[in-house]
Amino acid sequence: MNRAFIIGIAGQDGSYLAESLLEKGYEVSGIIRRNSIVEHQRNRVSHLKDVKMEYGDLNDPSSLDRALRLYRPTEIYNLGAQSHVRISFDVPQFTVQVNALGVLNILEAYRQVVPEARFYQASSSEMFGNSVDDDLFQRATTPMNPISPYGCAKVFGYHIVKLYRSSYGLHASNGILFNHESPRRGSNFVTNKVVKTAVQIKLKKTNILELGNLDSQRDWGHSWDYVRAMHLILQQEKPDDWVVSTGETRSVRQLCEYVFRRLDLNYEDYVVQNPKYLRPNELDYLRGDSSRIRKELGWKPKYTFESMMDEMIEYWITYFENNVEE
Ligand code: G4F
Repeated sequence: MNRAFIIGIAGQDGSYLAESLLEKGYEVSGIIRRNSIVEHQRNRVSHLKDVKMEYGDLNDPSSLDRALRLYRPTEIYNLGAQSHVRISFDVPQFTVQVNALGVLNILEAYRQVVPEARFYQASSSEMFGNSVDDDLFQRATTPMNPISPYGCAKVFGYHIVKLYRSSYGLHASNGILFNHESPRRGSNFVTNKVVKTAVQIKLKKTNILELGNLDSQRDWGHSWDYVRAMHLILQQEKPDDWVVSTGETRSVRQLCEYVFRRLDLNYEDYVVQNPKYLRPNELDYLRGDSSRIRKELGWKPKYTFESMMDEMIEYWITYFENNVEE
């Protein structure tokens, strides 16, 4: 019996991964963090009745140890993080404790309790900072020059996974994932913020969208496609590090243009810049070269940028039709 243990199971990726592994016949368990608003803890996974969840935290090694002894997973996915790059400038120590030392905590528990299991670490394109190869792509060999507390912590996580792999012979792999979105994305990330507010504008609930930098460029894929890559990575005989991306890049401005146009609106009539949303340091451009995972593992995204944004638009239209008070 395959048993998956997902740290960050209540997040966007964790919830899609849990769904996908249940469909494949896995037993799925995970940890959730305590939150003062109880509904916020499980709303992405409340429909998954077969998932077993314990309270736990990447910063509480005993909770990790206990959960691994209880569920004895064959695959461990570490998707837990303080995942917001701008907020990492506000809470840098917390971000480093979770995103860097938290990886070490789970690796230690894994090594002690279930060293025969396979381990996936959610590494990030934010690790590259503003490094880019001459052909304007980032890949696993591109130098990592992180420019946020989030990125610095993720670089530590990436390297400690490689170190534990080479030192202890663990089956531990990194997925270097570029931005990935969905209707389940938090609405303080730019894609879902733009879509949610544009739909509110269309429904005359508001008439302004305040953003930070409109010129930064991202390689945006769909979380549903990317969790399939995570699973594929752990099915390989040898552990390794893989880039997962669409290979396309668009600016925040182009994102706004597309979403507002789909709603028969002109983004220039509503979008304003608010310095509050600018970052102390900005990563200008991301475009990932995922040719290796496509060629060697046969991974291919199902969603296009357009079909992903259309799904998010549909989600918010339906949401506001059913939640009239917002
Ligand atoms: O949606 P974002 O906040 O994502 P960001 O910073 O690229 O980070 C995401 O992708 C990383 C992978 O590269 C992950 F590791 C990380 O966990 C997260 O999932 O911002 C995207 C871009 C940035 O350039 C930001 O400056 O949008 C720009 N932006 C402009 N106005 C804004 C806003 N971002 C946010 N969140 N809110 C704004 O109002």
